[in-house]
Amino acid sequence: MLTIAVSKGRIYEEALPLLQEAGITPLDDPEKSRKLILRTTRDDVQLVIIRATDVPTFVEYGAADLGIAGKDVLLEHGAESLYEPLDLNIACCKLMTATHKDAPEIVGRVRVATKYVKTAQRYFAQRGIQAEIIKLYGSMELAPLVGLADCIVDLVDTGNTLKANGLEARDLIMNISSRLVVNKAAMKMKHQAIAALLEQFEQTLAQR
Ligand code: PRT
Ligand code: MG
Repeated sequence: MLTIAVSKGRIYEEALPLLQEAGITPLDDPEKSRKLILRTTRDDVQLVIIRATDVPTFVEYGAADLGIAGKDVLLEHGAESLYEPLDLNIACCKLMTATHKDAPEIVGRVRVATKYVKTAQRYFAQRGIQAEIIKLYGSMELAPLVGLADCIVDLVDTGNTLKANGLEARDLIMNISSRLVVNKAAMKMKHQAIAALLEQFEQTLAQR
């Protein structure tokens, strides 16, 4: 049995066509069902439906053999413990800094609100900027509006969320897409099945 960890929402929606090309169609819709383990049209493949940030953990510990996770999540988790063989090029967006649209250029120490603490720390350190990172779990856009932070580090897709809150994207930290990750032991123990799946995904991606 191969277990694949996926999160609900945009990653699931964009991963579904890829999975289907590999003959993997879940027997339940995770948006409608409360089941956390989904059997599929392939007897040897099941999906576990978990929070996006939990995907690397499940794969690292071998609770799932494979997983699909955003590069943003993998960077925060620290991906040394996983193989990351494939960029699936789905759920694409940009990790950016953003400030109030009228904010003056920041000089000296900057206060940054984000859920991407490690990535933000690394980014500002590399640029020689002193940053105080404030960890938030959501609604980062609010932080500059209420004086909690000078800027935020968050994902931007259309830019509508920033705009609706009077914020403006500033610097691109990284282009983000979702990656296929594989448990290291499973890559050895279930090599044939995983290699076949990787090849199938690669073929589908190459045709896009
Ligand atoms: O939502 P939940 O708390 O359950 O978990 P999650 O936010 O970790 O999961 P989910 O499904 O929202 O995101 C999963 C992954 O999708 C992320 O880890 C990214 O790799 C990827 N992704 C792609 C995005 C976006 N695009 C995106 N736009 N994740 C989040 N957003 C959010 C962003 O944080 C901001 O709030 O959408 C808003 C910005 O969108 P625009 O279009 O207004 O710019
Ligand atoms: Mg979300």
